[in-house]
Amino acid sequence: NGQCGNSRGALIVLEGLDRSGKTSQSSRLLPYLEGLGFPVELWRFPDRNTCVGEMISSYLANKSQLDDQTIHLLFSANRWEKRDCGHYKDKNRLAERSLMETKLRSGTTLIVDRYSYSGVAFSSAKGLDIEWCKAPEMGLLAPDLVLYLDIPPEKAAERGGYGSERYEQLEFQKKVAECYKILQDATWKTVDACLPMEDVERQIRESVLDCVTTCQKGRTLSKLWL
Ligand code: FDM
Repeated sequence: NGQCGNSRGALIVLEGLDRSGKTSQSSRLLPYLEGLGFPVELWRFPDRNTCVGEMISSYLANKSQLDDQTIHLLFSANRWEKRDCGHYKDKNRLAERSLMETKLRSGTTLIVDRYSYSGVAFSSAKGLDIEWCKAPEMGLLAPDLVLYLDIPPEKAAERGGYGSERYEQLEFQKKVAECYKILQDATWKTVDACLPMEDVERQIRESVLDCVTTCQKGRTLSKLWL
């Protein structure tokens, strides 16, 4: 197991409504894969540590107002800035880059808590045209596996309650759930997030191991929605 030769890492995305368990499950997946000897990192979007991410964070905390199109494009820009910069042709600089494509090609598996599907589902739930929402995501790296943690919005709302962030409201989450359904494709694996945590974890582990192995064998890294 672990890394072999030039094999690449897998891009694994967790999606789902707020309180569906993505963050708990992704942080449990990390030590599991590490324990098996796979190089792995846990990422999340939005990445609030960049300049763009700070703007997003302030918007989510209701500390700033932006129109729906602008915030949509900022979320997308936040993924593009983490994809790969492509500016540094100098080989010596390659090693310094901690960006998505470089990581995957060097054999590191990335577990990503939210990705373009959140971007499209949350913005189209506000009424923006879904094709318009997908457009800026086109050409980003396509995940090898999307684990969708499926939970009825009412159940999610019961779980420890929502915090104070902008989107944590039942009526809105119901619309998001509808939009997520439209986005399902062949890379999706839907997991019943109402099952006990250990059962959800077991299903996730199985799918992930399968996916990591397929990527090691040379599954092509492709692009989203082109
Ligand atoms: N969100 C997240 C979006 O609206 N668009 C995006 O592209 C992404 C990645 O931001 F309500 C929303 C989803 C969620 C909020 O996410 C912050 P976290 O997982 O709670 O940090």
